[in-house]
Amino acid sequence: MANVGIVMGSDSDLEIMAKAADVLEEFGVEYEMTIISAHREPEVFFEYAKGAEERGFKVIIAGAGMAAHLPGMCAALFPLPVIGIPMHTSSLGGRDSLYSIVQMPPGIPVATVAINGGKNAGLLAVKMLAMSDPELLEKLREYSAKMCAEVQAKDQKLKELGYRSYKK
Ligand code: RP5
Repeated sequence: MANVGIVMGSDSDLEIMAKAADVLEEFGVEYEMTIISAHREPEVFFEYAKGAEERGFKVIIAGAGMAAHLPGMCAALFPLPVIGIPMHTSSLGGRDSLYSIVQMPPGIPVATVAINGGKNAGLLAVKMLAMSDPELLEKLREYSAKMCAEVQAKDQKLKELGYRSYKK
């Protein structure tokens, strides 16, 4: 059974939502990925959000762009945490999506990540699940240690080569 529901407003959002899915796969977390437009098919959306708890989701990652109401409406109907990903947009650079998702009224929180922040959304979902899963918590510790080692290796290389010869 999937622990995480990943939902997006359009296939335009897929590239960013895939980054969240990649993280969940790396940590061995089951997810279900869905395209639903809250505006273009409101009844389908309502069924999805109302049934999400019954399907076993512990957290929903919802991404949308422009007047991005999908994450907020998920949070209105689903009792567990919702993580919102604002999509970059060509007209307003994603500020439209960001403000739509982050400026929720008191009582209905959405944990909003950065514009196009698919990877952090995935990690945040893993951290939420790790609160009651010691194995997942251990994997998170290993993930952090690996990141730390990678930065230290870069610093070592910089020291050895100097900034003029350093290539990423
Ligand atoms: C939103 O409108 C979607 O989340 C997408 O980011 C944006 C544009 O959708 P399309 O017109 O590309 O389907 O609903």
